[in-house]
Amino acid sequence: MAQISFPSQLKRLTERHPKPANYRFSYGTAGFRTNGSLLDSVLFRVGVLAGLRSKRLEGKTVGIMITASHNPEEDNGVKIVDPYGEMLEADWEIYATALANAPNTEMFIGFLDTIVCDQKIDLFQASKVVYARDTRPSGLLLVNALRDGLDAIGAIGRDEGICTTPILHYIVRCINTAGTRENYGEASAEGYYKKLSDAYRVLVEHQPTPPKLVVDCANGVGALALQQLAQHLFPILEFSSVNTDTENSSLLNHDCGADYVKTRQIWAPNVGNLIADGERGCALDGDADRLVYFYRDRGHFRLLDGDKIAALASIFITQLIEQSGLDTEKIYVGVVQTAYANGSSTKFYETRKLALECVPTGVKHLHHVAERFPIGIYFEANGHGTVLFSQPVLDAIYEREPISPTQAAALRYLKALANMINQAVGDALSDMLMVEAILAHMKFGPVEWDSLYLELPNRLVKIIVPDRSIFRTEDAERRLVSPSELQERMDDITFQYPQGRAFVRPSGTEDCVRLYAESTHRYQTDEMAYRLAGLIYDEVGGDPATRPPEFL
Ligand code: NG1
Ligand code: ZN
Repeated sequence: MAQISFPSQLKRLTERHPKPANYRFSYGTAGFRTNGSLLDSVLFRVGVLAGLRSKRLEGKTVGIMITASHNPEEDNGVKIVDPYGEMLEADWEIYATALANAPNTEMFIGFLDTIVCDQKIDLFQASKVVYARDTRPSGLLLVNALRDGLDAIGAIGRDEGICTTPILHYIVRCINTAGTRENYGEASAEGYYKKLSDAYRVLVEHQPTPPKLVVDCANGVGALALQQLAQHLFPILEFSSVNTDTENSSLLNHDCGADYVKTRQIWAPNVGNLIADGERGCALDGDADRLVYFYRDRGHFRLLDGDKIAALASIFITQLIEQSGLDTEKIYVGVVQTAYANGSSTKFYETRKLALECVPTGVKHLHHVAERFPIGIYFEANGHGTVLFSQPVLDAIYEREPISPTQAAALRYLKALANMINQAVGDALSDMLMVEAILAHMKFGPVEWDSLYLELPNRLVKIIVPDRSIFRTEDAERRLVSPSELQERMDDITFQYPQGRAFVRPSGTEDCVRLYAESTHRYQTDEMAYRLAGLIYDEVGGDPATRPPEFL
């Protein structure tokens, strides 16, 4: 029974949002994510928890984003954003999972009681939560459940309506840094467009206008944001946007967007015809926090993924630091990757002797390690990433007196980059402007960019298994510790292929395990992936009905 006296409306409102029986929710790599129709109670409870989080943080504003990113239209999801725009602290993820799974009102209030005691939360402290959603139709009802959650705990809500995930993160950071030294920006979508476009204008001040950029918006919220951003950028950067239908929700992420091109490595059906030989285009995902580029090379589709974006950023920023006259011992770039980074990209940094770390999948892992570098670049191969400038680096950039026009220009560009690149989270639109600015400066077309290194052919395979929780990993998910001996058997296969590398890990967002394989040749990589997937099916007894025909 509750010891704490919660607001009287808490019990009544909790009753309105019962948990579906026999369903277990889990706060995974990207918050809660599942079919949108199952999420009503989760949104209510997340609202209550976000209110508590804000109270715990002395009334700082906490964010909530309702989205299922690149997943199909019928899915939805929710995640809590901490005050500087970063992902929710890990201990609170455990609270979120416990609250979401409380079977009834009494147990839910009992768990809340425990959290309030554990965290010594003053329930009389004011609390504020800013929230937004993507274009999914289920978002509207979920927002209502969320509002009930905020009311139940007495938190003040601010509705940002439909916006991209990175804009919500940006707004959270702006609200909480207003009046402080950082003062991140004006806390509105308009403030975001202005900040990005002003910085872009500085970066391309002496550069010719590039050809129109084709942008595949995944029929998601990125289409609406790009339309606004384009008005601020006209005429220095123009777009040919495609897959911009946000009215017909069944089209969201359907045969288009960043995830489609990254996983299939082919043109999205209505994009290829817009791109002539040697021309570039890019794709956002459904909530515009992932970005990949592509181009046509003598008729063929070529992908420029998150790894290639990180490589491009690393050489440009390193060059600017050298030109600026800053102390390169103290101010340097470090790169953070996951096991999904292509082996050739890892070699690219090793040969350039750049600081490099590999961490488990999930932006929160990448972000935290990137924060330890003076300038931390992190990208997942799927296109989620950003570049973080630490406070000492920003101080040095602003304090340094240039002694030549080259130094002055380099410092100006570093300042503009730090303003333009979203410091809270990976952001497709901000990353897109970064890429465009760098290509312009380096006089690179997509071919020159692509030739920074030659990617190893790779294959990502989704494997449905009866129980993914038996898969446990170590060494930043690169090796399995359970099921026992499966790793050794996988190694026996992998070692037979030149530069062969493979790993399998349980997904944090879907009920499956993911196998990644790479080696020197395309046909060998495919063969290796099929053999490894077959081994995994044999080992854990995947349902034959879900087993792709090539693995039977
Ligand atoms: P899972 O489902 O845990 O593999 C996927 C992506 C992650 C990350 C999250 C969150 C791959 C292989 N995995 O995670 O990188 O972006 O979704 O959206 O791309
Ligand atoms: Zn996304």
